[in-house]
Amino acid sequence: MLIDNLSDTIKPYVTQLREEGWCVLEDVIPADVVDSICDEVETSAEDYNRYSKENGRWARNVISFMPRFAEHLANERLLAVIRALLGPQVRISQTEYKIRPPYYKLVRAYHSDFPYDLNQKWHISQPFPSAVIGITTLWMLTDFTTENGGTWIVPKSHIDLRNPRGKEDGIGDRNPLSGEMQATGSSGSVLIMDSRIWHSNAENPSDGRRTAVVVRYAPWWLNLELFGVNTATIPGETFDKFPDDVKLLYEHRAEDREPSVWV
Ligand SMILES: O=C(O)CCC(=O)C(=O)O
Repeated sequence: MLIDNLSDTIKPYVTQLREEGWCVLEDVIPADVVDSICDEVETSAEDYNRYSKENGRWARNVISFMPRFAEHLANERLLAVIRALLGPQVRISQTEYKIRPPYYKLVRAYHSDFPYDLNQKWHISQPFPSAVIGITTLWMLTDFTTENGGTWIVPKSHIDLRNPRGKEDGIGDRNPLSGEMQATGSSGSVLIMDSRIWHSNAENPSDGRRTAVVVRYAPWWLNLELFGVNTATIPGETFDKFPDDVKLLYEHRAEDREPSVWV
């Protein structure tokens, strides 16, 4: 795609992300492969859990278990939107399964994400600076609907200096919040959020799974050595098979590989 076309294509998404704190980018994973990638993710979640039980919770990075999904993480339109907010050099900070089983009950647990999650040790303090320091993406591998657990979000909350987990803010992370809505979209779409936006799991009263992966992107200069599941490494031979533009996003987690992309 020509650069001018690309910037015209992404402009409405970037504007919505800046003004509302979220947007949904459609057709990031093509329709003809999304179901098989959904299968890979669902099956590999079981493999990952088994492996982690046997070898330790931080033994291997989640992304190692879903190489076909990984191929899409440097999607040109998606990265152009993310780079418009974070700057040209970005890395992936966290990757996690977000599979909500049928009849999943948890109703709300509002929070902002790393580095603004006030329940984590490695958060920055309130008042948050007026800067985007993280982008959270939720990859929809099944449709997201209001019936199956489409993520709760509070539009514009990314610029609110209070926080649902702020001890002095009196909001309460379990409560329905004024202005809340559920983000919906068809499988293959990606929900992109300024990581400051207040968001939460939703219940899934349906009889089907709501399958997603959360992938968080960070600017190159942010310390990602958080200790824990997200610093788990990727075996070198798995990393070698990633496309070059995806290697750029994960090189800091590659095992037994000299840094080459960032050096
Ligand atoms: O799975 C969801 O809908 C929300 C996930 C979430 O809140 C998160 O990953 O921070």
